[in-house]
Amino acid sequence: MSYDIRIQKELINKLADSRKIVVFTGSGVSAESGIPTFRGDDGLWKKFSAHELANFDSFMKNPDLVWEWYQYRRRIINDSKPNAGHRALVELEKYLDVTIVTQNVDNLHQRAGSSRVYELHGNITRNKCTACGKRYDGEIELADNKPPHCECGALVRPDVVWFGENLPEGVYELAEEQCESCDVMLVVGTSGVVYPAALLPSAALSSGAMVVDINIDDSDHQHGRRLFIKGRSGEVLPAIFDEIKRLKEY
Ligand code: BV8
Ligand code: ZN
Repeated sequence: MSYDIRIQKELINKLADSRKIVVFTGSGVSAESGIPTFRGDDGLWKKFSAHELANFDSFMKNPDLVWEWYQYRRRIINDSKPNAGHRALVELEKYLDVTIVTQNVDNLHQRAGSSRVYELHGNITRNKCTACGKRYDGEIELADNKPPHCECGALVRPDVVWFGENLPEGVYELAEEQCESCDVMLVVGTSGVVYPAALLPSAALSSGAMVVDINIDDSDHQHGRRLFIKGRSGEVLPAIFDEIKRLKEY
């Protein structure tokens, strides 16, 4: 079912006239690629809890368990592909200046072909040494359920940001600049509970941008001066692209 975006005239016209847009995404944008979200019914953390798995101390205490969880997720991601929502964001680059700021670590925006992606929480396809930081990206088999050791002897870990860890040097500030200088921010598929990422839509709003929540669930919609489009990102984003294409080409 394609989403009837024409009802969102205000948004479409604003997008068509925009100089720059930011698309701020969470795990909901990858749900239609078959990747479980974090807090949904199939939520990754339902079976496990975040503090048990997505933090450094747990990894050092139980490296095999945490590593195995990441290998399980990498296998799911490896078997999945970008969905119509990811692809629509790439297509939009033909007509608009699009910057993606993502909380996701699944690399799907990059695989879809988006040219400007800020990764706030790292990338699950990368690994690094816990001590010397040496990168180990390609050589690790998805089936290896034991974390490898670096040539310096220390454990290798996924190159993602765990709870209690700072975001990669400078990424948040760069992302914040993008959000403060855009005309429209699409907030797609996020429950807005993880900080400091969750502060970015307010940064856009207070800089005068139009902020639009696209979500299947309006309970995660931060009411107030934000528009809300209830729907699946894999339907709403292609509908937005079709409308912009129609406006720009005819
Ligand atoms: C930090 C990588 C400074 C790992 C992730 C106490 C001590 C220390 C810090 C804190 C603390 N208390 C609070 C904090 C801050 C903490 C935090 O925010 N905690 C929360 C839980 C309260 N943050 C941090 O620790 C951050 N660092 O603060 O550093 C610091 C340092 C030291 C000491 C103090 C401060 C680091 C946070 C990064 C955590 N790492 N990921 C991994 O992936 O394994 S976060 C993880 O959650 C993912 O990145 C994910 O993207 C992100 C956010 O979740 P969502 O994407 O929103 O997913 P969710 O399932 O929640 O929602 C999905 C949404 O999609 C729903 O709304 C659903 O309705 C919708 N949806 C579903 N399907 C669709 C859809 N919408 C549209 N279409 C669909 N088809
Ligand atoms: Zn090392």
